[in-house]
Amino acid sequence: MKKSFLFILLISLLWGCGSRYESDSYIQINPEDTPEEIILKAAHVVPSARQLEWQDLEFTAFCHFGINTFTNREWGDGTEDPALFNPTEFDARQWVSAFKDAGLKMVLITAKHHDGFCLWPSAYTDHSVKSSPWMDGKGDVVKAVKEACDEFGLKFGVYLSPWDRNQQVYGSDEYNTYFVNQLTELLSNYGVIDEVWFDGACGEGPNGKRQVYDWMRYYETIRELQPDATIAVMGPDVRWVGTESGYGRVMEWSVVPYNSMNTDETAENSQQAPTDGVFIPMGDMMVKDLGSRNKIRKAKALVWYPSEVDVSIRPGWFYHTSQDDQVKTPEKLFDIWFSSIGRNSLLLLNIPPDTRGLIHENDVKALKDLASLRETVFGNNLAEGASVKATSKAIGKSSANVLIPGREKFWMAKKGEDEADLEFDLGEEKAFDCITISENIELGQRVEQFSIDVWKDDRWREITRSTTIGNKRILRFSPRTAQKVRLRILQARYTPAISFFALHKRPPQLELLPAGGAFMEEMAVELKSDMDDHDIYYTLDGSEPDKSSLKYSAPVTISESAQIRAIAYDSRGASSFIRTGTYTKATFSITYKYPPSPKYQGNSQIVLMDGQNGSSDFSSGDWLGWEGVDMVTTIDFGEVKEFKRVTANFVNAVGSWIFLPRGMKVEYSTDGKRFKKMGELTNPVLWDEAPETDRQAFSVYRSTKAKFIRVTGVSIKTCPDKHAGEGGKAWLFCDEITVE
Ligand code: FUL
Repeated sequence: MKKSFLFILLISLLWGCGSRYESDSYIQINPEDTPEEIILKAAHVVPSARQLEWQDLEFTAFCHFGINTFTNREWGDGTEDPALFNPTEFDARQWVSAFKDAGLKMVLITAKHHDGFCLWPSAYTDHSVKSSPWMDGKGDVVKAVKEACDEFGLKFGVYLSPWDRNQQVYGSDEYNTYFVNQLTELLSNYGVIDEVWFDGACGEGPNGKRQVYDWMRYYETIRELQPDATIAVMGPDVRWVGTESGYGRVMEWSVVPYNSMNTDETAENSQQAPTDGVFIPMGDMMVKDLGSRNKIRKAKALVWYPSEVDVSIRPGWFYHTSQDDQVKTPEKLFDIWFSSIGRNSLLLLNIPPDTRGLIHENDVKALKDLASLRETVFGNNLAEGASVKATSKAIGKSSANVLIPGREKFWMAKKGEDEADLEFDLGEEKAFDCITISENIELGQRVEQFSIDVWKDDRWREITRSTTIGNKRILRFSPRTAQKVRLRILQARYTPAISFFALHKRPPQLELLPAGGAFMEEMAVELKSDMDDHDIYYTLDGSEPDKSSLKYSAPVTISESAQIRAIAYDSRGASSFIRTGTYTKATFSITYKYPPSPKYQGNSQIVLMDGQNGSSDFSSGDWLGWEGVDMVTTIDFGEVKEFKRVTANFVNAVGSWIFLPRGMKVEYSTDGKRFKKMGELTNPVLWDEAPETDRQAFSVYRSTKAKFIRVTGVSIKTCPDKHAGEGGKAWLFCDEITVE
């Protein structure tokens, strides 16, 4: 009895819910609920006011700044001398104005990272800015950033690491009090705090002990002092997407089973080590599906718990001079945009201030370029002015509302109709390659499957299909030209409510074919854009191409090593990203004991060593095929070379009678006549056990010096017993050979 009372108290404290499930951010599932009732309940879980406000921010800034900035580390150990903290040109206004220009809506500052150093003059420790020479110990980074945020109209939040490698009482109950005291300082002395961000790291402190965090006490403190602040990641309002790569889930449900909010599990699974921006596969938060019908069927309760994608603009979270030229390109950032904000998540982008206390010029430029890209693409809704028809509508929820940004006006199908279509007549044919759709999440997240169709040659043709929409879904596809477009909601948990629909055209997409590599005599490079009416320009001398460069009309033939740099422009003047391909004239030659089959002899003389691995399509021209014989390939380097590894890649596609080799032998020679063995291996995988259409690399290792290498792929020659081609000639396919 007491326990369940406490549970309800906890729920209402965290999610502030009332009693009617129709509009709560938390809904309990009863054991007697049918699957249909559970789905209906899920459709009625809605964001709390603070979650809704948070979600609307879309794009927020993280600033990792602290002692690590000056020690050039990612994780300090707490023994650092505070005197090291000494930014020379600290200017929070420079940060915040750059963020504002880039469209960022909130700044989260690392008030304290794992090293325990505080960016504000805490009364509870000397390990802070007050012991540093910066502003004679009178400075306060938290205050300066908050003031700049107020001035430029951005929201403000704090990251406070519970893990503290400096604090002597860490590992005892007293530490929880210390932590709450620090939280209280931050939440009482700086005006409105919009977010508190906790990570899951829990390591050892200076006395070798770990801390048992009193999360409930921390949450209570926040709710009491800043009731509107969201508590993120290690907290009840916002969920960590599960990766620090910048890429969220394709199917992203904001309504998830309450059981997946286990804080211990988050701590265990999240951010255990300094990240370099790679995907870290960890525990439950990583699974592809957190909230489909399948996942909610056995839930005890459902909660609105939206996802946040955190990623750094640089490889590290903190600033390192050595990473100045590794700032993510606008192209990469734009791709992240599509894969985070465009996948029903909020994007928290880390932009770390440097040792001057400024946002580095390279980061400012990347942010600016990203903003102008977004403006080019999303600033122009090609569906604007379209006439819109729906299969049905609820009273006052007209279909034309979806062209009005924001949630206030929206379209909803007739109550009880879970499948519905919205049809747009653009008035004339238009080219587009990208679509934005938003559900009115104030009513919950309902759409489970939808498709986009275009009207072409007197019928509807589906161009893309996906699952969730949520706050915002942005889909990309190859350009289509059409006058009529249709959104079909194929499955929903309850009557769908769509608040926004837009069509966009991205800048031209340009490709170099091949993208680079080696050739023997000459090579033709095709510059291919995704629309016929694009103008393409290129250079051959490494300089940046523009409209005054060579104009492309036919494949560029090169007979010497060259770098091709190309750019495409569309009729609006929007340009593609510059593509660069490096093509090297080979100094080696390749000969074969048995020539490859005329059907599969590759699209260049050195396809086997052109620096490009064969694609998954064995008939693409990247692969060489031998029928019923071994592959015996000799490479003449023209001079003696030193190497230690030779790798050959083969493909397995037994349905097409292509088998992996029985083994591989590599030999070397200095005169091309007498060969010695470098290494040999056998392939123990029987054909019927090998996975279909799989590429496999075989390598031999040994430090070697030679002018010639001979690689033999031992074919199985005849199709084995029980195979459809039993007794017939077997194929052996190879691409690529690499010598390192
Ligand atoms: C993690 C930390 O360990 C990293 O240093 C970084 O602050 C990241 C955002 O959270 O838990």
